[in-house]
Amino acid sequence: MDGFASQPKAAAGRSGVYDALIVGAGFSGLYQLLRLRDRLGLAALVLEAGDGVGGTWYWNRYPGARCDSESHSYSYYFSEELLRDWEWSERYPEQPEILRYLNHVADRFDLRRDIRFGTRVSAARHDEAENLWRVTTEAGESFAARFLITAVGCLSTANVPNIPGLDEFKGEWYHTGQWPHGGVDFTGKRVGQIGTGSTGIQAAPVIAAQAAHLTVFQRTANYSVPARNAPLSPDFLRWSKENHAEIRRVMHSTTNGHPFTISERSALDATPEERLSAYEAAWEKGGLQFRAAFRDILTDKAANDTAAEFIRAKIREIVKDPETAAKLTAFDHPFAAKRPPIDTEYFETFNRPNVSLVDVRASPIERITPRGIETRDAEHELDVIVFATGFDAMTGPLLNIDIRGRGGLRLKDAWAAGPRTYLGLGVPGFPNLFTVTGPGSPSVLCNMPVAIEQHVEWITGCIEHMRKRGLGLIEAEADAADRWVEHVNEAADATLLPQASSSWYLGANVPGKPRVFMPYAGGMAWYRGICEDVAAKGYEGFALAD
Ligand code: NA7
Repeated sequence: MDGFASQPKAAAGRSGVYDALIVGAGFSGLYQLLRLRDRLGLAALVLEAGDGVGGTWYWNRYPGARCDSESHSYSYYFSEELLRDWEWSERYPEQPEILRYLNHVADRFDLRRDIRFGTRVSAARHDEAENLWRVTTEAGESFAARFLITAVGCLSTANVPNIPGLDEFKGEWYHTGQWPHGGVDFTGKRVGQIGTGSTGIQAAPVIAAQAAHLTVFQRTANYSVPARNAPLSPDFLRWSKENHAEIRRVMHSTTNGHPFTISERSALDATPEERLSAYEAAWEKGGLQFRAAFRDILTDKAANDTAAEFIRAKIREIVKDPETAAKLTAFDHPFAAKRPPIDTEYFETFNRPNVSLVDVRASPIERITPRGIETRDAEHELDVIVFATGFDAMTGPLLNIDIRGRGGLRLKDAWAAGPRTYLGLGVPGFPNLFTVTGPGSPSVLCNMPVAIEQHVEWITGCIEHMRKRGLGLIEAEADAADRWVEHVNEAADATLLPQASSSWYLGANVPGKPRVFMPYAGGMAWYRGICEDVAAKGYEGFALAD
């Protein structure tokens, strides 16, 4: 077994040299550990900053935190027993339930014994002489392994905007992605929420129901479709268990890895009546499926306009105050060009007497004062500020670690002009590094567990291939990465996605971040085929060595 630590696991642990170190114990890290340890028998260790499993779902405990993928699809599909055992309670899983699920997975497969909690990785350096990754933690511990696998998530680096005066604010403030474990009591409080992305749209109705007053600071008006969340019926649960193979087949055959197919019809071929009736049906059904009402909503601006106009009319119908409705519908981008939220009574919330909306594009936030938030036109007195301001997405979690490859090349420098990967899985100059759901892969454009299972299984297959052939080194080739980056751009340009100029898909939400469309928009099913083809051709585009 050349190139691999052949000693038993415990010995590998004692000497500090593992076959693989996995960073992160969320959906990706847990499954990666299971595959490498139990399928390949490798010595693998997960290093996790949090004190428990869950990743995104460990940190994002804000009010209303819920997944926008439907429960029966937001699950691992690798184990029939697991699918049979676990019972979701609602159409969309709430954060505590997802966390319970991931804890159940960790226990069921006895994963905890190979996870080091409370261990934040600060640096990783490839030691060329030894062909090992040397990893150091914030606490100063060191580990070494042949492979380094980042399972750090795409949305795990909180973006707290640099607004002057925050230090002087006399009240409390929180970022939704770093929410206190004990929760926050808003009773009797005047709350200001900055941000109206998926998070803000989930949080606002729940905060408004408790707080004395909620002021929502909106920079970009956002589309949202009702989620129509509800408890799952015993019939549905039975159906989803009996039909898991078919559900998986659908998820694997679609662009976004969701358990529904996209209509084959163009919005522009339908008569106005047919279109209206299709949108009404989709609105009633609710959820991300709305995007699938017609095949060209994401590719043809005229088709997209019909969806945008329908949603605008719905918001005007719901929101009683015409001025507030006008602010909420002043969209500057096509529908779903930014990640489309789904909601539970978001627009209805603005009919409450204790909720107000401030358009910070018309009247920008100038500073935070000891008493609240000051915009160009007014000071809003607040007891609590909630930053629902998103994440330094996709590259942030990787660049937060000082990763150095060949010749000390820093990932930060290699990606100065934007992320450059091959398949979102490998980076030239960084041998034996695999990035689960890395930039350049479908990841956030896909139902995440589907993307994660595909990456983990591909990486496992690749390591198994190397082991069988006695190979100890794999590295993405520079031209393969260049061609892939070009293809990622072409795939994005074939859609309306790059037209949302403030989108985090483009890195535009973080000042100074290079504007590059990061996820692969060519579709999950297509992407899976490409990865399989690369593997079948002996890992074409990767250089392999002893
Ligand atoms: P998002 O989607 O990045 O949303 C962040 C929101 O915060 C968005 O409305 C931003 O406005 C707003 N924002 C960010 N910075 C500021 C400042 N400085 N001033 C005012 N408003 C600001 O993050 P989420 O957490 O909602 O969702 C992330 C993903 O998690 C989501 O897409 C799902 O995939 C799950 P902007 O639109 O940039 O003008």
